Amino acid sequence: PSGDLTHVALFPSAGMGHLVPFLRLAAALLRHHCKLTLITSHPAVSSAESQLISRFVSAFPQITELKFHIVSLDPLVANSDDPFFLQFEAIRRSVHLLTSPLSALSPPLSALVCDVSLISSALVLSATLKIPNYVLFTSSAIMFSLFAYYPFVKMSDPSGDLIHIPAIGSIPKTSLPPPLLVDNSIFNKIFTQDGRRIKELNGVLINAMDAMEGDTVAALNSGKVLDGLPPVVPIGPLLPCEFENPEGKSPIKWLEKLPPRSVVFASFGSRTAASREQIKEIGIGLASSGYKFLWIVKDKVVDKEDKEGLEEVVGEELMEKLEEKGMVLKEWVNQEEILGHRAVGGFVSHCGWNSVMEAALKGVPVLAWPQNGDQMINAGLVAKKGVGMWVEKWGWGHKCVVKGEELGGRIKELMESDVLRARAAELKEEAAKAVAVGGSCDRAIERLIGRWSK
Ligand code: BUP
Repeated sequence: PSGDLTHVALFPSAGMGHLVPFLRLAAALLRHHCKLTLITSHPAVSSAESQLISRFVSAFPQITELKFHIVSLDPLVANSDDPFFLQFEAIRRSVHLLTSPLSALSPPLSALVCDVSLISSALVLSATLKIPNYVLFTSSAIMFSLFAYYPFVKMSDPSGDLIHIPAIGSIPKTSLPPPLLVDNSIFNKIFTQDGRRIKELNGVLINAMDAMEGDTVAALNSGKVLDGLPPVVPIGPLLPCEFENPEGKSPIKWLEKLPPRSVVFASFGSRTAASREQIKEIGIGLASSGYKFLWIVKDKVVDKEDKEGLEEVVGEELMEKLEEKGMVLKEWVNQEEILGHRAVGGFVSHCGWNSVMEAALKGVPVLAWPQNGDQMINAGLVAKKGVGMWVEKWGWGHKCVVKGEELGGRIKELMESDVLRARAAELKEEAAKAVAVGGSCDRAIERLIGRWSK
């Protein structure tokens, strides 16, 4: 088999939105018989991360887990109070500790695939180890084009509210990730400093597929966006795997009893906690939508700090009303399994990139409600591709409160739109072709392994 002689180290950074695609890539490489080392950083920020890694390692005992103890960081030094960004920075600053354990691996490594937040330190590491360095970019291809082009944008340019990216198009400045606009923030540093070093990479892997972003990937590879970019390899949609199934309460039994497309699923990712005021409005919105719902409440940024029960967070009275019409949970669920359930007809999503690709894979139309980060850029793509709607006037979810009544009305619109449903079904078909045996995903992974094994 193709990958027998190839040994790849995968090096994710913090947060489920980064870890999940790395583990899905790992599973794909294992299907092609690659030998893998997974670098895991300790202590992890969230329990969700530690639990997922331990399920992954038990499911694939043939992989080597290289546990790496990072040096902790003073929030003042990092100019951030976001625990995930702090972890990004702490991992970046600890990378040198990996030189010796990685060089001791046998067989020796053929390549390193790291998170985008680790570019500058990982380039030093891969140069010492004399191996190619790839990045798995954990957002969309359009977001990558912004990442590549941003160091060359003059933000003070008074010419307008748009950033023009050659061969790609324009991105409104209001859609830029908010942490990017904070001077000296970790996020800003990664964009402005590491962004300039993309050209030194050997390749960039993106969870992208032709039907969604073929034009963007082609533009990036044509040299028209920026001269000298490394090859951008679309490997998506990355397939969710069995090991992702968490223990505990599963909503699937409840969904089983419900008719096709009768339930709206609302979840806002693992990074942004909603305010108590917004949580109430979401509850009111779901209850007034006229549809059954499955809602995952996110009350704390870091799950380890999430100690209060739903009654406390949502309010007893509202909770009673909600339980008559839907299911409300506060724990980690298997999102892709839910999206793939026939009872689910719509997805109110923050548009984290993994969620967008999962909705595409399962053919579920999206009501985009970006909360932070790259999510407005992803929401713009969802709307442009006709697989969802984005109410731009809602702004950033972490800043403005949307009233329940307004939300309920939009959910109704989402669930009743034949146009969105038909377009989402088309995209699902395209995604199915890409992930079929011998489809574009398989071929992309084969080619990568071929390159690495030389
Ligand atoms: Br919440 C939640 N179960 O309960 P995104 C998320 N997920 O399986 P994010 C679950 O985590 P960033 C849950 O399916 C997706 O694969 C979900 O990644 C899964 O958003 C992943 O969608 C979340 O990219 O991360 O978490 O906000 O902003 O870093 O992309």
